[in-house]
Amino acid sequence: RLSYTSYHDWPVIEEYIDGIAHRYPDLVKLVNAGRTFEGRNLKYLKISTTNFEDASKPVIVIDAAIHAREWATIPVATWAIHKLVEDVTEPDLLNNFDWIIFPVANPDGYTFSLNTQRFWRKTRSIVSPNTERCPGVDGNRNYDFHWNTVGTSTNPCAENYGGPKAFSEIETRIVRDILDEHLSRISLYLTIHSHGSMILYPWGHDGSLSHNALGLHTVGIEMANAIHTKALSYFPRYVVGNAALVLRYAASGASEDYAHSVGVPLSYTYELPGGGRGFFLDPIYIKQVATETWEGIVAGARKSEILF
Ligand code: 0X9
Ligand code: ZN
Repeated sequence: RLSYTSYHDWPVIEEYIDGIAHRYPDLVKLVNAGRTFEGRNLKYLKISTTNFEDASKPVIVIDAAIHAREWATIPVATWAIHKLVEDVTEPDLLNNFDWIIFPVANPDGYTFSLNTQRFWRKTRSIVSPNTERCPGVDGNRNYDFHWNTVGTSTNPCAENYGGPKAFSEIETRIVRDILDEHLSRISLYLTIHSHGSMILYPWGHDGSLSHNALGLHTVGIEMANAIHTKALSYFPRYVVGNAALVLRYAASGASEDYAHSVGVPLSYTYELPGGGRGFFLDPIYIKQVATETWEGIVAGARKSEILF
């Protein structure tokens, strides 16, 4: 069991992921999808009451912590695993969907943020000899959707460096491949970030609306409302809207835009609450944020099934 009163380092989370797969072999399949630049295993879970490969149910894909300093996103992802596997109070979610949860998309960056530089955002890859001084790529500028056009940088030392090419990073290629493999039945994609209490949808590169804007907005509002039923009154209400408009900046190469561009009908960036301390959500709020966000995921999943 993982505690929800402090942040855990990558080995502890990895052990939890491995342990879940080991203890629930009929329900959970561990996928070892590759190795990071620093040699950590990139692991995600496939959760299915039937055979995932039957391809009979809609799939929900969730990733977290592509941005290293956004620590609170990890307990949100592991709590979702917990509620689907260890403490099933919404059996319809388990029975009616297959799930892919990638709880730490950037373990190298997360480890660097925990141990060395709290506000580290990027991966830790050295993409060419001349980036030795400035390692790392912004995973949320590295997707192949209007890559390297806006809100991104070609300077490897910048926080929002998009990489030498789209999908230069193994961390983003794994999500690309998940989307690609199950595309025809992915009903909902959520990428968990922090902070700002926002539910953001495409298109974030230019503020325009997609063909499915009404569906995106409607389900976004449903998710926010569901979160509010469990939220603390002194945390800000979630704002739902187009990523570029709500954030007041456009940025290309983000995963929620990419997922939508390849055909995922409902694709969102969650920006979790900051609890007044921004990226450093006080550990006393971890459980609160994990449980309230789960309500949003539940609502989004159920709505996605209706619209699917
Ligand atoms: O800028 C980002 O990558 C995300 N915000 S964060 O503070 N977590 O870095 C927002 C991404 C929004 N989506 C798009 N621009 N498409
Ligand atoms: Zn982020």
